[in-house]
Amino acid sequence: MDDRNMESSSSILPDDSSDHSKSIIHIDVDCFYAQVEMVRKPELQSLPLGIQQKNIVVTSNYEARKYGIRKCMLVTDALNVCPNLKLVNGEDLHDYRAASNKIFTVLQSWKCPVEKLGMDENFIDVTNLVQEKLKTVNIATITLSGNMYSESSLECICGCQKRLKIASQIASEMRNKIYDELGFTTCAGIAHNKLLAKLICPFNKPNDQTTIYPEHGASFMSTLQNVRCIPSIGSKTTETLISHKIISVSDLQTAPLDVLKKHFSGDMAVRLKNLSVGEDNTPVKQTGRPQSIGLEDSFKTVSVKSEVEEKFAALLQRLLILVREDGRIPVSLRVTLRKKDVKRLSSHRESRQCQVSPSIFTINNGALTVTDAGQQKLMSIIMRLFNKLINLSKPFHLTLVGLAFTKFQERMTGRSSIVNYLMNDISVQSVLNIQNDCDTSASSMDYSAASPSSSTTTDLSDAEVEPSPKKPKKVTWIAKRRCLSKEEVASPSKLKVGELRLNSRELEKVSELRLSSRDRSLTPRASPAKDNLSDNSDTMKDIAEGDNCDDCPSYVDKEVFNALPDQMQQELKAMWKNPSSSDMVTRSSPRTMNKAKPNSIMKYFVPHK
Ligand code: TTP
Ligand code: MG
Repeated sequence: MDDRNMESSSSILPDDSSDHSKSIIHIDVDCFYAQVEMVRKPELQSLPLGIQQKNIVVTSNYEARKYGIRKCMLVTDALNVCPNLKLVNGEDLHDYRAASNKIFTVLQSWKCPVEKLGMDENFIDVTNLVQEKLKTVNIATITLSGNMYSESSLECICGCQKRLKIASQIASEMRNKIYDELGFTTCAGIAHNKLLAKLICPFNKPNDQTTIYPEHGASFMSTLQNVRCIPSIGSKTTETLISHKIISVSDLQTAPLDVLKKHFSGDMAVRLKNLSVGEDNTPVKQTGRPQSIGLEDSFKTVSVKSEVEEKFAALLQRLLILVREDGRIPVSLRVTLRKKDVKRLSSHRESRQCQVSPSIFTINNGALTVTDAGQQKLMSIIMRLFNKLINLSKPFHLTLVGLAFTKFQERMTGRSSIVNYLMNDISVQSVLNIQNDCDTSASSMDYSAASPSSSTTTDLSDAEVEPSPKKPKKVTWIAKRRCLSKEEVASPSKLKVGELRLNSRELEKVSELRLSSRDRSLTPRASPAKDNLSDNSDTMKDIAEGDNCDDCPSYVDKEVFNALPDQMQQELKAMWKNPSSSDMVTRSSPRTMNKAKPNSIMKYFVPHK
């Protein structure tokens, strides 16, 4: 064992090399899938319950565990030990994912970094919160919440024990909140690092928590019978260690560093030694949104194309639900197959991916949707990728198909981003749809004339996806409902898009009017817009009445500008004043305006050419 750490167990001074300053909580949901089912159907609570995927019981409730049901038991074995076992199919992970996200959201309310690990585990770094609380509590009265791994007779001089006691109270609050709001019982581990917090977490399960002080780290680690119990030691490292007769964590503690350095890099050898005595300085990394959203289905063998297509269609349906919940617009799709080589009795995975047009996706009232036609498009993309992966002139045998959206369009979420004002509930694809709606519902306006090419749908969605739902800033757009029928006006998104385009279009007419009044010899455009010129006196008057837009460039629709919230008006004025302050301006300065992407937001302030 590392001498330094042996000493620390009898010393009140923290070891030089071990930093006790952090306070980390690890929370693991009890029998997660089973609890999701029991929360949904409380009548299951009193029964022994197993969650079945294929022929395996992946987990069970604690009632079933009394009978000897273990995770990943074969269904047949489970029914042998517990004939009354109630089995629920757990192959559709949708509700488990949703529950997992809800738990994550609850934990984020403490405003500390939260790192999600799998579906039912989270690390929370409460170091700063503990420091804050230390300023306000009476240190003499700080008590531990839950269990202590081992009592300490000596107080560590760095104060870690007090900090961890406060962390234990925070852990208890977190667990209570998860239970009160979502109905899930959980376990928690509290320690000065992630390694010990995770490993001590199940020490008093279910529905309880355990704190371990740094001084007990090494002795606790020495109780682990297998080096594989250490989370960051994978199968290859385990194999190498075992081949050198290092099997238990205690073996690793006593293995000389020089010996380890012969088989691992210097850094790795030191890390293994540190881990073996409970030292770990990996930070809690705030979990962001997943880089890809995917689903896979495995089966015995499928060798017929139509069956593959059915499997993909079913996967796509489920995947679209996940993507809808995520809210981002996918722009890349990956197809994965696991091919079985019958002769070699082996299998391997192959994937292909390609871009998908964001115009397949629509955001209506904030929700991402895909029309039937869009789903057909996705299916044809999927089958095209499949055809590239499989030579259909030869027999094939698949044991898995997978689908994943792998890239997404980023949202513009800057606090004062202009997009946030404009894009509440805005529809990405429906810029075109709305024009079509307007075409049929309003005879007085010709939206097709102002309609951008279909590629502009992509341009709009590139930069201007719906805003963060946390900031429901609504712009009350000028309600000239010439274009919109009553039903359409009832839809805020349509109103906004419609009105934006209306103003843009009106400006076009205004400029036409100006042009024609200046030079009547010019041939007027032979377009339906001509029919609308009678409306333009109003439009011109509205524009002349603008009052906040004295500094605006001449191409700006003052009416639109004046309808914007103050903050956005200021933002735009600042941009116009100092073009280099925003890259948006590079797309929108008058000189480049006509070259700007057709759906650039600035477009709404200038006439179409
Ligand atoms: P675990 O946290 O390992 O198990 P658990 O939450 O069911 O039980 P415990 O009270 O011991 O924490 O895994 C979380 C979920 O992951 C579990 O409910 C089911 C699923 N799971 C699998 O799908 N496959 C597996 O091999 C394991 C172990 C779990
Ligand atoms: Mg669990």
